[in-house]
Amino acid sequence: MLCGRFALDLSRPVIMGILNVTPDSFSDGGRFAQMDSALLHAERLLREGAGMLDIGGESTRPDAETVSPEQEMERVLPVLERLRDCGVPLSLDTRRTEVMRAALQIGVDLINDVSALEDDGALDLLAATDVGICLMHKQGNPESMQQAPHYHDVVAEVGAYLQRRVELCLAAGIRRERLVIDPGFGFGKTLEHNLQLLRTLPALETRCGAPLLVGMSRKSMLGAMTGEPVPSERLGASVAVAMEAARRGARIIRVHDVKATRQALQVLQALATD
Ligand code: 9MG
Repeated sequence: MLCGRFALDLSRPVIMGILNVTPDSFSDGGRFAQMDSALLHAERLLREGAGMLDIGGESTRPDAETVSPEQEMERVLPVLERLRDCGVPLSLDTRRTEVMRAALQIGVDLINDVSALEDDGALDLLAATDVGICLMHKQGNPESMQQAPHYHDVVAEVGAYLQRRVELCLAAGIRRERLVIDPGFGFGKTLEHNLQLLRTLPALETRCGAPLLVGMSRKSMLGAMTGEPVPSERLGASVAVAMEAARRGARIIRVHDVKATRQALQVLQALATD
């Protein structure tokens, strides 16, 4: 995959380490304390085997407060700048064109957009660059998306949406090698929708002609399956779904717990017969 300064080898799954720069993720001791905590956490993710980092300044959890673009930039841009030479591709998790534009000036390798470039100007902005792009499906908006998710056929609808977004990118002159797609687990989906999507991952990759990125780490779908209410206590469940996704062809796996995911992937790879 072509991804800014990097050509990523996706023949084996790459672990994308999550680096949330939101006040609830780290200490609330002010901007510098937040920056120090973010850098320390990034070092840990890299030490543990992250092949890329996903930096985000706006929580997209169902109940999260919205932040202004200015606040979002204030959180992520300094972190992006400090991590620029960390040796792995830097992904920015944002759905705002304005934030993407500012990040491109500093240097970013991939835009991870849970809105699949639906914000005005996002497609044209990225078409003029060489960064990788993650196109994710969601139904509704983070504030309300889990209230009543509804589909006639979730697999067909998510597939059709992502296929359309890929085609739009190609029509705008973006090379296919720059794209990854993501069914958006937990973004306007019930547990049953998520499970159907997980079971049919290989067909999604074939339909859209782009590699798959998945993110299920600590999500409430795992709480629903295990009865564990505390997200950080869902390690076993997070690793299990990550391995299932890898077995079904996911090429980039977005996780909080890099070390446990890496160990499990190593075992999966050692067991592979072909
Ligand atoms: C930002 N973010 C939160 N969950 C995500 C997921 O499942 N996929 C992607 N691409 N981004 C996510």
